[in-house]
Amino acid sequence: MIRLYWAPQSRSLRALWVLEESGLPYVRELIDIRSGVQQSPAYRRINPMMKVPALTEGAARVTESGAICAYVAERAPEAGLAPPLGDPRRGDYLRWLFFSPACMEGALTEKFSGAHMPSASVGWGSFERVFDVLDAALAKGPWLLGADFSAADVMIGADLYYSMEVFKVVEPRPSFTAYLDRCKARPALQRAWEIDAAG
Ligand SMILES: N[C@@H](CCC(=O)N[C@@H](CS)C(=O)NCC(=O)O)C(=O)O
Repeated sequence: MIRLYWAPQSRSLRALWVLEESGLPYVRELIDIRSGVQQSPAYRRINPMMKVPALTEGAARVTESGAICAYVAERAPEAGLAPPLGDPRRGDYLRWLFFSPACMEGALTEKFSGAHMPSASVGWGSFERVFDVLDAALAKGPWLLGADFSAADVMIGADLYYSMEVFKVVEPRPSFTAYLDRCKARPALQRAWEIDAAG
């Protein structure tokens, strides 16, 4: 059985959302990160980074929300959350799955901190470049791969939701607003938010 270690109002939303999209059965274990329990020896054996989310299934242990999205997509091929091996859309799928932790998170951290990093040295180039590239990709729609929703939309959609609507560090653009509206209309995200709110 899949066991998800999670905390409300955190990057765990990505894991909750992808699991709800997958239709896989899973159990949740709440990790109260305000209490510091993520630093306990027991939890460090699950995620030595002392962060949520984390997922276990039998002997498998998956940490990092992007890896969790990829794992869940592969575990539930019938849910169609990833193009199959050999499908040319796999290039874009992997690109956007990695774009979130590799580019969006860095750009957002730079913005939050007010630090200015040299664009040739940092992997995300610049905040403006990241969101201009995303804008161009989302303008086509409805999803990052075109007609088909994928686990990459979970990563990018959750990032855009937090950065644009919760922390308001990203200015709304027509493509971002329309994309988030499509994400919000998904029953799986609505269920994930209900779980998140119930804590
Ligand atoms: N790269 C990790 C980041 C996870 C992360 O930063 N989780 C935060 C909550 S959003 C956390 O567990 N914070 C608790 C702590 O650092 O003590 C991922 O994407 O899963």
